[in-house]
Amino acid sequence: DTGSKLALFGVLLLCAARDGASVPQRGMLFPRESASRELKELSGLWDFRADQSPGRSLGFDSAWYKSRLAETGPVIDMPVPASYNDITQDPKLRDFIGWVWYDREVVVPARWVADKGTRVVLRVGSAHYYSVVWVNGVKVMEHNGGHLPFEAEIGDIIRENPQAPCRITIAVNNTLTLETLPPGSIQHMDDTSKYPNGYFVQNTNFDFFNYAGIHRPVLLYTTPKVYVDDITVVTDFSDNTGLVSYKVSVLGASTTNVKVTLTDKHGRCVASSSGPSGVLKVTDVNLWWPYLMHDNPGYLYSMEVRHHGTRDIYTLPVGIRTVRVTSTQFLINNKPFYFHGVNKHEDSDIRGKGLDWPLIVKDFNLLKWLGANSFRTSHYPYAEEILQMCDRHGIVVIDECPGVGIKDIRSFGNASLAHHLDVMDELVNRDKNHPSVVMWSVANEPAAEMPPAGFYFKMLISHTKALDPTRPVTFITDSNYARDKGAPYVDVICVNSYFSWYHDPGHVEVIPIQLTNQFENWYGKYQKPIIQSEYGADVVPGLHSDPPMMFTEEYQKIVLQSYHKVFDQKRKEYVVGELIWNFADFMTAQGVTRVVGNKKGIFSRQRQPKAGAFILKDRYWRLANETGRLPPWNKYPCLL
Ligand code: GCB
Repeated sequence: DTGSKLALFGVLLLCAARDGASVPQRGMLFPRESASRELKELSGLWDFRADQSPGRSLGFDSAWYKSRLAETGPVIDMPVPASYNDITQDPKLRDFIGWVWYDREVVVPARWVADKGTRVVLRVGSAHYYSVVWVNGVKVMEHNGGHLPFEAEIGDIIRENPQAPCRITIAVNNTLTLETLPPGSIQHMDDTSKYPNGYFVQNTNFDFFNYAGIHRPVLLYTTPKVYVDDITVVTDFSDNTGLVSYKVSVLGASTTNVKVTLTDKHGRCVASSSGPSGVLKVTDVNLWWPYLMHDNPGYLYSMEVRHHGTRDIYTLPVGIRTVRVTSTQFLINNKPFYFHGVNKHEDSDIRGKGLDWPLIVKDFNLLKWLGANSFRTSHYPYAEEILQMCDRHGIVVIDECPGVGIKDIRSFGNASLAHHLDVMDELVNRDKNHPSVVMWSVANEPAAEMPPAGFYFKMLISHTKALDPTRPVTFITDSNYARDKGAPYVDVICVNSYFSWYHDPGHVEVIPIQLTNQFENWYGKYQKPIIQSEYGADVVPGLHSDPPMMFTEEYQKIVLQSYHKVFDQKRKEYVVGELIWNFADFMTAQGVTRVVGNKKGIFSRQRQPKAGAFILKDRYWRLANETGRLPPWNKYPCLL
């Protein structure tokens, strides 16, 4: 009915109006404990309620944030971090669209409250997609967009009533509009002979389940009043000397009385400096190398930044390396780097997109088993905890923003572009210091042939390069090379193709000619290095046929092998990488082409290998042997 339709639009407008009111982001250093900083994790069970009212606005109308959620209606247990969709047996919650509410009480250590010189910061690692946060009923922040952190200082609020427990309420709305990232649209079904009253669905143009909720840890941390707010490092080297240019911003006072010390793995000081910016020189430098490119990959120094006045200390891991692109090569530390890796998703049974340490560690073990040296964060920024693992293990990352499914011409307008630029600001700000991140990807398979795409990508890519002149920028294309309006601006061409799957299904014999032409056309037009950023085939694990048929293990094998033959020719010229679609099976929306999700994984969703995994493992270790250095076996007993 019109009433609920209007109400839902009301909620969406509420989102739009709130956008302008978002708290400006400053530095977003990953929260770390130090002698001057304490940390309190708020992971665990929160109270939860989905606002099932027709317009989804009851929670705001009845001010649920003013008291405990349990006092205004029924609540259920909800784990944080996790997606809420697969936690219960209720299909309405699985496919819910609109506002859900979380709350919990926290005991704040008395000395945090007593000491007015302490900043108390509330941080949400990420929530999908629009969040409003209250502390003791007072709104402290809003954030537009999933996948990235947001935070607010709450010391003044908790000090107003030091005896009371601190109540944190978070309302999260998963609605996607033409101007969100990723974009989507709400469709109302008015034909009452077919649909119940007030029926609507969320349409999207991407191929993964639209999981929602609080996906990454929520925590409280402290800093002194004058504190290190942000650090930016850019690294280089010349002969044996590493160069770390740094910039520190201190907030809370005009003074920038800082001391910077760089120590090696053994805790030995290798360089130091004073002042808010400078260059540290490291003699006999240990460069940061990718996994399988060096005996000692992922070497990290520790950069301690200390503010004299308040003794604030923040320690940042620093990897010293360079990235450069020529017309045929991708260079790390001036040596040609070939991406033999995967595309991933943050996705697993039950927790959906919620951060899960056992899963993360298992996935890194699988990457190493496979001999993969890289992955792309398809199709959105992953948890910073994952990038830290990449830094430590030498796994190279193409860091992608949530610009996936930009297919509607209305999503190329000014409001969309402004939001997309903001998201790039947040992403680069969060991830700029990770040595593992070697390239930014601003979008996946946008409708790059549409007229506004040229201006849109020119702006987006030049903005990203201005934010970070040290890394190449790409966007992932699937369209015809001749019509692509974004490609002139990228540094590396990344192409997705599914020959013998979406085109000529069942005909693997077309792969050599079509893939060869794909590469020659793109290179002929742009003379830039090319990465095959996706290719693959669905397999229902355990299905077999010979001759191979689609959806069997044999078919995935032969598709991979046919692609590999062409890669082997073209990597002698200008192809600089291959990333399989996908590392593991993952959940999608329901549809006639998806059998309980996308099955293009070389591992099942439960991380068990399919036949394709062994093909890739043999290949990746062979490539590693040719292009890099195998690790000494005794260092990796799990690989024996
Ligand atoms: C693509 C998309 C990816 C899909 C994949 C597929 O081109 O980038 O999100 O999941 O194809 O399997 O269709």
